[in-house]
Amino acid sequence: MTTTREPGQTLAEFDEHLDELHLRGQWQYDAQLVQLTDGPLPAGVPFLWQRGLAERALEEMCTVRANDTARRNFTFINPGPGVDGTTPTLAMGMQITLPGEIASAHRHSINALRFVVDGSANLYTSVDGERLAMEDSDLIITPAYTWHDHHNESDKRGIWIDILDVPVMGYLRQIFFEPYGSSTQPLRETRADFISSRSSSVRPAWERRDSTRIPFRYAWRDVRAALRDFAGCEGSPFDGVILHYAHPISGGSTLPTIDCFAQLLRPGLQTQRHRHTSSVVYYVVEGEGTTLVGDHRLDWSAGDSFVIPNWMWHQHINHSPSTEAVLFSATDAPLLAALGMYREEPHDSFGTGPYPAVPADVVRGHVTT
Ligand code: GTQ
Ligand code: FE2
Repeated sequence: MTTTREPGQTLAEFDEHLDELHLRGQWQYDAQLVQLTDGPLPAGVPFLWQRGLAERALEEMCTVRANDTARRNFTFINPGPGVDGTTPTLAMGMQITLPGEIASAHRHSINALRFVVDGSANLYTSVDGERLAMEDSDLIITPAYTWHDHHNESDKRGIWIDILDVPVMGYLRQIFFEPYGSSTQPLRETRADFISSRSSSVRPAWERRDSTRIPFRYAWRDVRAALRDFAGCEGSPFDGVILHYAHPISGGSTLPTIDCFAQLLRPGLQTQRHRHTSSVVYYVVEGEGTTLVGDHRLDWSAGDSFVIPNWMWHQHINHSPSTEAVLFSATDAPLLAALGMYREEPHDSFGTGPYPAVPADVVRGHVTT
């Protein structure tokens, strides 16, 4: 029997022997496991891509002739070893479309979203037959299997951030991809047919609820107004006034694998340090500040993009005495939560604060918090 360990054989020789049989003993990685008593090692490093660098790369990319299906897009690649994306789960990048250009219709099992950097009413993405305008800082979701094509019918360049779960789908070998066959998908004609009409609080009662393939635009006008409404709140000790882009039908995560947030850091705010098993990618919408991640210091201002790897302690600082800072972010937390893996230290901060009390209850002293 060739698998029997021979007398006098060293452990290294035995390991080699097992290797020849395409086997590996647990003792070979036990030492690695023992190093992980403080939780997972972060994948990749904290990193920031400055606005100027991204703008130059976008400019240079315009000389590349994109083919029929390809987009003029680059991905922010984490400089840390072994990360094939911005984080092990998320690919964040930027895309540019020239006036008159169309990025052809296709669909895929990958979930994706667009956060608009330089938009216009005449820049739009068609999603499952609905035309969604891409104005500055709007968020457009293209959930798995929705048909989507991007159109620039404006007279200036259209630029947006793409965030996709492609590294997860690739790792799990779950990528399906289907070109539509021509550049532009047909559009729906009547309001009654719009899937986005099902996202209203008044909906057709005769239909089953289906929340998997909804085309949706979160207009920045509304998001910024909401940030203004909540600006006086304490918010989260770790994130300030942070608003969730709730799924328009289910109220749950923005996409099955990705949650999006808009957060306002009031002037002078320094958040408390925390860490979580999710990794986060950020785009700076307004203002400037600093995010401390482990021993790294990321100094950011509007137009910069940065990444916080999983399980690294971090805090945000808005040094300005007078100017608000606003960050857009996306995390893989829903993916981890679905598997029971999401963890936060020193304590949970999402969905845990008290709900506003009813004034009459306060007057009557009925309020217990
Ligand atoms: O715009 O549909 O960066 O399908 C990668 C894959 C963008 C897109 C990417 C895509 C798209
Ligand atoms: Fe796509």
